[in-house]
Amino acid sequence: MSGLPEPSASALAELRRGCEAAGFDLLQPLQVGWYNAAVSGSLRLEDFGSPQHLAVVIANTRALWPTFLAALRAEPELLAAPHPLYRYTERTISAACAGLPQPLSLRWSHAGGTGLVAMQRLAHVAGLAYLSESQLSVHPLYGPWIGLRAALSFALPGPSGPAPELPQPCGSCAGQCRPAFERALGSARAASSAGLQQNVEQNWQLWLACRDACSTGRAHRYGDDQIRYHYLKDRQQLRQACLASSASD
Ligand code: B12
Repeated sequence: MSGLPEPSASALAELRRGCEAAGFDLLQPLQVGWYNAAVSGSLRLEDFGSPQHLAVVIANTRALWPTFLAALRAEPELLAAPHPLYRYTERTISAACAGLPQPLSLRWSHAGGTGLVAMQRLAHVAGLAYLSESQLSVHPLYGPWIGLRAALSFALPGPSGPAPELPQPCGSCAGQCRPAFERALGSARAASSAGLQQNVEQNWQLWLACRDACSTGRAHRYGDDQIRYHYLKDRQQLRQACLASSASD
């Protein structure tokens, strides 16, 4: 399906098995140079000597949530981590990479500083999700209801070029998510860049309205617990979601 040469196709298939078991159900291969040409400095991924080498963007749909909650129930110490989802992501994706051909480079969407990856641009050039005017990555099937988690690169051949051209999945943002985005941004006007995260927490329903206004992928909207956790990152709420899900098992 990926049109990848060997041994890259086998490596991707093995990675996919490990990631899907952990709830990371979207993987998209690309040539590392497609992304590196769009960014500069430390945002660039390791290319192991060739821009044609393989990179993979790893993401999830709402399929992550029940698997994540089950992991939290099996291992309640995870709930004590400062960011349980980030810890879970690092642990499970690192494990999925353990048997893959080395060398490889693995970077996280939640890393900052010199570890920062422009995940939305990566997803766009890979052909996974269109980066919309409302700063949301919109998958043709799942719409904006995806999370981007990790970027991998290998010293293995990537797919043949050129990079795919993604069409705008909804036709246009005007009249749809764009007005909702303007409203949310208006609420943030006074906030400094550092204060933006806080603004998202305070006005999370305005930000949620941007996603809800997107006409693509509505049937794949996250459940209420997953939504609240993504916007508020409240561990107490996560604990409750865990208890509620074990009661319904
Ligand atoms: C920093 C950041 C933010 C900041 C943006 C601050 C800024 N503009 O300076 C704040 C805190 C506001 C934010 C908010 C949200 N974010 Co955000 N954010 C990121 C993060 C960690 C880094 C972005 C970055 O600096 N990229 C590097 C630069 C060089 O690349 P770039 O292409 O120029 O990146 C720009 C865009 O990503 C954009 N951007 C991203 N989010 C937002 C939000 C606003 C309001 C604006 C104006 C711009 C913007 O700003 C970046 C810098 O200009 C990414 C993860 C990642 N590693 O990419 C997640 C990410 C982009 N965010 C994400 C999400 C989901 C959100 C929220 C919905 C809240 C949430 N966590 O659920 C909100 C609202 C977004 C919306 N449009 O509705 C998802 C997007 C998934 C998707 N399907 O689109 C990502 C990919 C994280 C993930 N794990 O999936 N975010």
